[in-house]
Amino acid sequence: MKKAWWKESVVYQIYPRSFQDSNGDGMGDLPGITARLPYLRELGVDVLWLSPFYKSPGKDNGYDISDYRDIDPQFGTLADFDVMLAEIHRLGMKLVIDLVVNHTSDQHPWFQASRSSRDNPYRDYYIWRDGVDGGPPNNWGGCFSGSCWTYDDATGQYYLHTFGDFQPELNWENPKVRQEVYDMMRWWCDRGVDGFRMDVISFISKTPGLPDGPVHPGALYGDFGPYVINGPRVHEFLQEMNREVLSRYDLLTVGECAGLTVDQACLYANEDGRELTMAFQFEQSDLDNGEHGKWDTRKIRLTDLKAVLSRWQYGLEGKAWNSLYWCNHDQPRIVSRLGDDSTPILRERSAKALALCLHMMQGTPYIYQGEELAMTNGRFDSLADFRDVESLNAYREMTESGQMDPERMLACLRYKGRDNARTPMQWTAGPNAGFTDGTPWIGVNENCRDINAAEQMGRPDSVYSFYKALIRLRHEHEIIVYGRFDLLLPEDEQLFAYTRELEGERLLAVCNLSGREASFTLPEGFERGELLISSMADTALSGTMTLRPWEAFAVLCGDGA
Ligand code: TEU
Repeated sequence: MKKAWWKESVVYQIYPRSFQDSNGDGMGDLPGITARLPYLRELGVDVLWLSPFYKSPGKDNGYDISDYRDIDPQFGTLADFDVMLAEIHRLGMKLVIDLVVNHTSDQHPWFQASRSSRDNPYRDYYIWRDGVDGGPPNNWGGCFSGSCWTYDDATGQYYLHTFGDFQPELNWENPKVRQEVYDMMRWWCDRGVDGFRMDVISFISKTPGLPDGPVHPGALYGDFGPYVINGPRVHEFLQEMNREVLSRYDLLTVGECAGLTVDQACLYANEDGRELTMAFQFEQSDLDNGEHGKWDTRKIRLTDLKAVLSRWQYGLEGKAWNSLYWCNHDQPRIVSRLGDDSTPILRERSAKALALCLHMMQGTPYIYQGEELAMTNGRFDSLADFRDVESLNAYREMTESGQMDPERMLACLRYKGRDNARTPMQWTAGPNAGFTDGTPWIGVNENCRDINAAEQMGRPDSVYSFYKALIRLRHEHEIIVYGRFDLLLPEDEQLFAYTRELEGERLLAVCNLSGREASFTLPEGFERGELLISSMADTALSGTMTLRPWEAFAVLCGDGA
């Protein structure tokens, strides 16, 4: 397998709006990030990925961009950006920025021009169609509820949007659109960025004719998936982007690929470097979906999780590169989802077990801000506490259509809503967790009194210290980066155990992902191995072990051991 810096890196995702406010407006900003860089250096991460900070009306917290080449005043200025980037580089880290080019904001000048008349030169930058029988051009429903089509009075046609009606879809069939995007990307590369996280890049190519999608039982609209996800020209477009931009720099590029399969990943993230360096899959995050998609409260079965993650480990071995994640700004907090946040001890232990389980696999690990502190889901007493457009729209659609009663839907939002990830970073036990002197744009979790960076940084057995140790181990042991993965005990509902192997060295990771004791027999050779890390202070290796609730450890054994 080819070596590369982005394979050996650990990435830390920052959601700028919720990381650190520097000017008291209740919203995080770039100078706030710059001020917190020493914290990230201390943690040891190599790469920072920043969610959008571009000029935006902010209806989807920046994933609705109105100017790709400027900073939103809420986050600062281009000069603040340059200072931040220089400081990131000075501290030996790299910066990956979010590339949101499946759609723009409806306030983007291109869309303003496009909607102004049918013969405007920008008309074809977006996807316009005539209605059919007094309704939209097809039956597709959007990710943020409602139809994928919005009628525009000015020109009497509908425009396509797979997300909010304020996020019109760019028309990638138009070569001018593609050149605009590549130009803009080169502009950021020349400014010094080290890579791109590409928002819903698997959606950019639509099947010509835009046929109606299947209507699943209970759904109000047709599914656009078969005609939008991994569409007919997506790989052609990415190879063109690679020739025009990516191959000219040394970048980490990660495609956010809803609807990704292992086979598709081998195209998007192939070792041959023709497209991207890696991709995010959604299979693991969709495991607790139910009859209403993500709006459910069921738990993920461990055997299902192992089946999915190991399929990705085996499927990409030697062919493409995995990204490893539990959390991001769209997912609930992992300790509340897969771990146990009911008491401080269980919360810390389960967070460590989950961290170890992910970080010993093959792929580039992503840590989402606050995950390294075992931050939990937020507390949302009523609908008024939520901010996310996806949650608010879904609540309206699901309750008004009678698909779910309001209490049940609120329970789903509390468990799965994206706002869980977006409550402010918990720096201290003080007012607003040290995030802002003003009024935060979304409620700070009151558990910041117990869960905060200040308390954990100096404590050797904290979750923060544990993440720091995992990152250091990855930097010290090539086997953690490149070793071949093998799953043990696929049918076990408590233990997630696997081995890694590289040039005669073997590594074993065993994680009790349950609140009950579990018995485990060490494979040949590992009793005399070196215990690299454990979620408990006193793990002792022996032939047959009884693992305590959430006990997890990794052992290394060398050639012939
Ligand atoms: O997300 C795309 C996506 O497919 C999902 O994760 C999604 O947002 C869905 O709501 C999950 O329930 C990306 C961004 O990460 C997300 O924040 C944006 O809202 C979205 O694209 C639109 O740009």
